[in-house]
Parts: sequence; structure tokens; C-alpha cells
Amino acid sequence: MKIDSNRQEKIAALSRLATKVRRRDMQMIYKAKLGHIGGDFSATDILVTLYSEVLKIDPKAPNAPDRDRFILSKGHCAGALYTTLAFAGFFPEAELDTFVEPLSNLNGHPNRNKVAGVETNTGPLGHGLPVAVGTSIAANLTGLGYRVFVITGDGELQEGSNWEAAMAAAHFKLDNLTVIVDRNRLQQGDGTEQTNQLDPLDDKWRAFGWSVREVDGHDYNNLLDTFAQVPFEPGKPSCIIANTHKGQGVSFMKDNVAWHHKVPNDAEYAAALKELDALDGVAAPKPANEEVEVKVGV
Ligand SMILES: Cc1ncc(C[n+]2csc(CCOP(=O)(O)OP(=O)(O)O)c2C)c(N)n1
Repeated sequence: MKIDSNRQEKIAALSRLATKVRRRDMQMIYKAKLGHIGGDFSATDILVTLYSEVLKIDPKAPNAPDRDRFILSKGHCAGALYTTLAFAGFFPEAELDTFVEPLSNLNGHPNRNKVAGVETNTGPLGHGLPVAVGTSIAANLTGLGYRVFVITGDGELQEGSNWEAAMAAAHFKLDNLTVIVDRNRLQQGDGTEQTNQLDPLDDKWRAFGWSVREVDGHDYNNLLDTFAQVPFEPGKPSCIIANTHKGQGVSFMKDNVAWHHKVPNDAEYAAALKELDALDGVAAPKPANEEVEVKVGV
């Protein structure tokens, strides 16, 4: 498929921004000695695409009534959200250095009362989608017409509250609601399929009345095309299953469950920075098509 030059420039800009976000996020986690780098890195390309090209938002008017809403339901990945918000202009980049310090606004999980651009508090898994359903209903009741986007973890989908919300979203025909599942196939300490099988995940969402597409969650072209097509069907909520890699961007973190919550030591930090620096200005490497070896319990 031929990609026009405008699109190519857009993709290159997204790729550069994603590398910047990953690098800054890792610096923040290294300094704080706390964070969820693996899940941050799997969601980074999706976040950057949303904030640069999809969401109708204005960092100068973060509470504009008709703004699109974004909810990071996997709130443990606050680091990726904070970094994306800072680079989008919601607050000064320097504030990132306060991550998880006492009295900082940047807690380990996002707080809507403290951080401009955060729409709801998340952290306990399974809450973002239920809130998003209410928010989408409110868009219809008020006639404000905004759209609502949510990123959930795949492990997070083991929380039953998601499925109650999914059922309600279809019942209320919420075609202003899009959920993006960060399908990195790892959760905390193990693979999702080893813990509580989710596959066939697309069939599950369809059975609950959603319109479903699968994307490569690190392929900006694929993401841009897919986001441009929501809602996929009138009268139905949209689900994007984004196939991703935990730790994407750093070879020794990729698909390695240990990096769910691990903080890089000095040598790992230097090695990871070197890899991220080498990515600058070039498209992030596409994940290999072959089956990925999921490293468990390392
Ligand atoms: C209700 C609840 N139970 C447990 C946790 C602890 N916890 C934090 S992250 C995580 C794993 C999440 O896995 P997944 O949703 O796949 O996230 P990702 O791999 O994208 O980081 C767990 C169990 C939590 N935050 N909330």
C-alpha cells in the first residue's frame, strides 16, 4: 500500500514523539524508583496517536464542555499519560520530575482533581469503562456531542465490571464510545492466557454488541486509519483490540513480564536510553509477525 507524503510526515512525527515520551517516562521512573514501564511502553504509541491526531482537545481549555474525553483505565500506566499530557501542553514538562514525590500532583495513579487533562481517577482496575459509559450517556443527554475514548489493559478485562459496562454500552447504543484494549498478553506476574483466558477476545466483545477491529498497536498508519473510522457501525460502541508488546521500544524489556513493575538499575537505564536514542527520527521498529516468545516469571 502506498502512503502519501503527508501521512509519511505525520507518521515520522508520531514516531519521534513516542520515542521522546518513552525516554522521558523512563527518566521519571528511574528517578522516582517506581512505575510501570512495561505497560507504559505498550500503550505509548496509542496515547501519542490519540493526543496528536484524534482527540478534539485544547490544553488551554482542559475543561471545555464539548471536549473529547479520554480515560486511561489502566491507571497504573500514569507515567505514560503524564508524559504525553506534558508534551501536549497540559502542564510544564519540569513537573514530571516530581512524579510520586510527597505533595506532588503526579501520584502513582492519575487524579482528576490534581492534573489538567485527567478526566477521572483510575488505578483500581475495571473502573474506567463503567465511568466512560456514563460519560458517553451524558454526551447524548446534554447534546454536547463529544466522543469518549478509553484504554483498558487486557489483564484488566478479567474484572467483571467491564462486562457489565460493555453490555450497558451496547444497550444504550453508545456509538460515541471507543474502547482500545492494550492487548500485550501480559499482566502482573504472568501471561493473560495463563491466568484467565481471554481469547477469543474479539468474539466476546461482538457477543456483547460491539463493533470490533484489530490493529497493530505500534503501527501508526494502522492506528490512524482505524481511529478515522470510528464509530465502525452506527448505533454500536467501537472496540479496537490493539496488539502490542509490553516494554515496546527496549529490546530487553519487550514481552518480558518482569518489566511490569521493575525499575531499571544504572546499567539497564543506560542501555535502554541508548536504544531509545537510536530510534530518534526513524519509525519505531515493527513487531515481528512471528509468534512472540512470552517470557514469564523472569
Ligand atoms: C482491582 C485491582 N486489582 C489489582 C490491581 C493490581 N494491578 C496493577 S496492574 C495489574 C496488572 C494489569 O494487567 P494489564 O491490565 O494487562 O495491564 P498492562 O499489562 O497493560 O500493564 C494488577 C493486577 C489493581 N490495580 N486493581
